[in-house]
Amino acid sequence: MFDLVIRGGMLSTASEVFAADLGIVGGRIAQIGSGLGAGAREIDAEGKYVLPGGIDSHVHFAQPSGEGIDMADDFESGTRSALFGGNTTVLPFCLPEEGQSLREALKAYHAKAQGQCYTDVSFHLIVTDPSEAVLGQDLPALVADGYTSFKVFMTYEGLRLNDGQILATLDTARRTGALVMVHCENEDAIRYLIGRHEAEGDVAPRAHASTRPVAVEREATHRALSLAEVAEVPIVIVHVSNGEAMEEIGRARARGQKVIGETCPQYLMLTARDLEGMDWEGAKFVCSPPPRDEAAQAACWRGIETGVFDLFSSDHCPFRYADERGKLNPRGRTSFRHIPNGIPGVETRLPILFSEGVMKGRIDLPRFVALTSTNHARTYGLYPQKGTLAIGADADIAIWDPAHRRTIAHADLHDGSDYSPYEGLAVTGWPTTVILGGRVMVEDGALLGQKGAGQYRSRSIPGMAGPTPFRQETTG
Ligand code: DUC
Ligand code: ZN
Ligand code: ZN
Repeated sequence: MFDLVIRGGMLSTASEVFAADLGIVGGRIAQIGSGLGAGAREIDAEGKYVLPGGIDSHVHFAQPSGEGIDMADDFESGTRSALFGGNTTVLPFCLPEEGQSLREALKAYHAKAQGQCYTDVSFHLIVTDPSEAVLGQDLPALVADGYTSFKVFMTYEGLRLNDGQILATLDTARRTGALVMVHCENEDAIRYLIGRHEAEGDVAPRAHASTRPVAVEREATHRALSLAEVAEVPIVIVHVSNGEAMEEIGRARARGQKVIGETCPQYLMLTARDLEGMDWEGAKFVCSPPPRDEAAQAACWRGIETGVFDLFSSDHCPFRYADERGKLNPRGRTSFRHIPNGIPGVETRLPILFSEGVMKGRIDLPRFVALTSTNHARTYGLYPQKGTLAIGADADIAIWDPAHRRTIAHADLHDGSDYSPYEGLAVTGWPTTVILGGRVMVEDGALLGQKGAGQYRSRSIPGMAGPTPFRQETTG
């Protein structure tokens, strides 16, 4: 007797699509096959797709965002929104506040997440202070405790690391097996351009895009990849926005480097023209790197189709628009430079890729599953417990209705922001039922699950940071 049987659906993993029933016992997948025995509960999935729950490995919740600014989502609203968008696991970043150690920051994040989550969560560590003690002691101990990925920034005063600091952090990754994610934009070049634009009185939101052009991202991408080559480690290039940065990834791979590429919905669906809205409306689309042009969108689609990108993440980083503590804060009204960086998207990530990618024939269902779930689990040390439909894996499942049509409207979403950058976009296909560890959390669009059902998950050493070509050469 199963606790739950999902009957008659079309299942997909990252490698194949097949008709089967799926039986769940004790929160895990117990059997996959035809004509399974009875379950205490049964779900009829005839005409539906049964997919591994989405894993969004790039989100920001409850992150300190500077004087006078509040992030729009805490762990409750952020994971609720993620859940309704077909996700069962999210990986937010842990950002230490000024003077706080990573261990103290993690304690604060765990306290914020404890009992609040609708999905499982795990944390990436943002490294802002790569001192000898942090690199030699704190980070190795944290990796051993299951915090196995770091993010470093090449931009933002107070966050950016110089090349020596990045190399030192990469070296800690080499020694511990952790994986480093890099935000690639050249801070000095951005500062130069900001100075030029402000001197000319060009302070509206659209200047955010002009002061962070492709060259700024391409150069930093090339440098990050070169530093990873020197340190002999794999690397994740996050939120890639254009074809020139993609070419850098291609060249590094051709040299034999292990590079994981990530892109996000904003680089497929938005352009810099969205930042031109009247009366500061463009602030709704301020994120970094900025959305670019149609050619860059087409390049990113090609990267989705051909494998330049392994990961499709939301980079959900939400601020309210009509709010003095959000996009329209008083300083932000004086210059684009003070508009908080980031846009919401954790709930719309999967429906956008399903509709624009799968339904429009750009990618098949296994590629969708790989880009949105399996590769995230593999990259960040959650596989095979998560990210696939296999016996013994967590029963984290999204049941998709491919016939469901809707027009994206923020009023129907569940995050703490007050707008969606994709308002008015018509999509086909939606995750109507979402199951976390065998528990039905969302059914036919209604919330059944309890806050607190989502748990913290510690992670193993990321698979891709294991035996890479580099390691094989250097060790043996
Ligand atoms: N980088 C991110 O990864 N998210 C939001 C803002 C940023 O610069
Ligand atoms: Zn970033
Ligand atoms: Zn981000």
